[in-house]
Amino acid sequence: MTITLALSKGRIFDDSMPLLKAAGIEVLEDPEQSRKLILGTSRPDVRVVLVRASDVPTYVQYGGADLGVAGHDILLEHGGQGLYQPLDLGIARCRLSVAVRADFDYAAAVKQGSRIRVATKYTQCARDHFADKGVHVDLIKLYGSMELAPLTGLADAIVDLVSTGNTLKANGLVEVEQIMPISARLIVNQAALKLKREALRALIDAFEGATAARTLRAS
Ligand code: PRT
Ligand code: MG
Repeated sequence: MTITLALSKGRIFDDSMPLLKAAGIEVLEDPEQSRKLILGTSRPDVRVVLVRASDVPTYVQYGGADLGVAGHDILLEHGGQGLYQPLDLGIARCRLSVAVRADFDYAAAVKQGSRIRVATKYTQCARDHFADKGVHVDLIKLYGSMELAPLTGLADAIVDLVSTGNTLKANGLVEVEQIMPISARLIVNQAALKLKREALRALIDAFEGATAARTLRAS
């Protein structure tokens, strides 16, 4: 019985490697060197598939992968249907924030009850956030380079992920509100959890142990 783990290239892949190692699994190829989308591991029964970060929940939901690692931001936008989410892995940390041009008075706009134009890839999270605050917004869906929207007059504000804050700074934007902290979660296909119960349980437990050990070391 093969177990398929869906990961995205970049920070999710990189941050997942120590957890996999702690679970006794080594990925045999470097995704930055190889063009392969299916990577073997030191465990003959475990393979890794590489997909876009936003496609990880879809692969796991429909059984294209048994489990995967996805940012909480991606899961909130996806909706999480059909996914078992046993574990916050605490990796790929960042926050979802509101940012504006340094010369835009966000507090005043909110206070006056103005309609604010907000560009974002995270329309679901943004809609919920501004509805909770009672702020009227027009949402503009973008797929990337959100920082450009306030600079070109496309929008007054953006909702985007921030980690160091360097990208905002480099583009003359300031973070005016933190919506929520974000980290990556382990997600599991619910049918697979029944059919491959023992193997998946063992993996989930190993990830849990590795996550707990890392938290201890950090404290
Ligand atoms: O990049 P691609 O379009 O292929 O897909 P993706 O952006 O969905 O994937 P990826 O690999 O960039 O991000 C995967 C996951 O990592 C996200 O879903 C988040 O949960 C998490 N993560 C953690 C981040 C960041 N930190 C992060 N800083 N995702 C994106 N960023 C971007 C942010 O959007 C902004 O453009 O980095 C920029 C800001 O970084 P700082 O350090 O300058 O603040
Ligand atoms: Mg990215």
